[in-house]
Amino acid sequence: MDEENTQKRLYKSLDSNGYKVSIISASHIPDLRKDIKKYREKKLIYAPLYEMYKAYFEFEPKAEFKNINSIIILAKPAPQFEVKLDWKGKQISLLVPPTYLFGREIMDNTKEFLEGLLSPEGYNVNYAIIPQKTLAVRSGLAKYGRNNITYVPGMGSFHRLMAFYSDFPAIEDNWFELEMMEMCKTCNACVNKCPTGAIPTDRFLLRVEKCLTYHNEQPNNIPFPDWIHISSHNCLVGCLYCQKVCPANKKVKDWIESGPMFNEEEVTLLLREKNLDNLPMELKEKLHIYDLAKYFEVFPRNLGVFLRE
Ligand code: B12
Ligand code: SF4
Ligand code: SF4
Repeated sequence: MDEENTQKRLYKSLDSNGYKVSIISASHIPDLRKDIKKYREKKLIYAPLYEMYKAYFEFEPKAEFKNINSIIILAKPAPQFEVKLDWKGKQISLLVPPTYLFGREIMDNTKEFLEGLLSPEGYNVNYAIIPQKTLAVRSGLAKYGRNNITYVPGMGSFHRLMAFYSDFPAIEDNWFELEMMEMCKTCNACVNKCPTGAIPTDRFLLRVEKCLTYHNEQPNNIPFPDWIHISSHNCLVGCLYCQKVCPANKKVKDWIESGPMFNEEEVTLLLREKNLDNLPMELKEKLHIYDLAKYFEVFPRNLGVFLRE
């Protein structure tokens, strides 16, 4: 009964603070692992991607407390950010898609928020490194879009997913089939809009090796493959085509927050400088304030495609 009341309070507080939440029993952890393993064995997960994200795919539940009883999965609305650049007498505007910026801050605040609600009742929470989309859909929080991105009612795909282990018990057994949105059954807009043909029609899983995001998140010393046409690039990092065209994002697709503005001198430095510590203090601070410092390394290659003569 106490647990039921705690859960009710938790759901209510999270809801009034803009979150959507679902709690699944830790007994489903092996099922979650199986979801990924199955596709790995069928060789449907791009092998270099698997190596890169092994920690997520072969996750080992770890927490500072004794018993992991549940996984709390949350979604919080997340906007796009606009970055402005002065270049050769023109102002160039580039978008950064939802979830790239301020992720750590949002996660830390969320953990603190959950602790504020659960610690007085004697429960703990810890970050979970886990495949979040599968978890969100299995928990009933989200559904997949054909574009392989998750959709949460009221938020579309413009949300940040976050997962936490807890010793708080799962009261209901939230475990659903992997489901695609109803809307996708009569829609193909993302397939047609994807500039690189990454969203397949002969299978569900994304062709990661074709996704622009996979390539523009690679370290700067890895050039773009020749087959990616220069006109395909549309963001400073990531790609927005399959989300912007999606009818399920109608209400959120124009949600853009202001990001930093860089003058020509700063842009020149961002294109040339390889060491963040060599940047002037003011520019370095600007990158930190907007949480862009972590993408500093991909700037020369990614910016280069937009700033060609
Ligand atoms: C690796 C990774 C990538 C890789 C690979 C993406 C991919 N599709 O696998 C790359 C670098 C390409 C990438 C790109 C992006 N990513 Co990413 N990525 C991740 C990461 C680290 C793991 C994702 C993962 O588990 N992939 C493995 C595959 C196998 O999982 P899956 O796609 O869920 O596959 C399941 C389904 O296909 C299902 N399935 C199989 N058959 C069928 C059939 C049907 C009918 C159905 C319904 C389901 C189904 O089974 C599979 C296994 O469970 C997560 C972070 C995390 N902790 O989870 C972020 C994450 C998924 N990415 C995120 C984001 C925002 C993006 C981008 C939108 C970034 C951008 N461009 O703006 C793009 C989207 C590209 C796309 N169209 O999918 C967000 C997700 C937000 C959301 N709403 O979905 C996450 C959660 C990070 C975060 N916390 O913000 N990403
Ligand atoms: S664009 Fe259409 S098919 Fe693609 S995810 Fe959105 S609704 Fe589904
Ligand atoms: S993120 Fe871009 S490249 Fe990747 S699937 Fe979506 S539209 Fe295609």
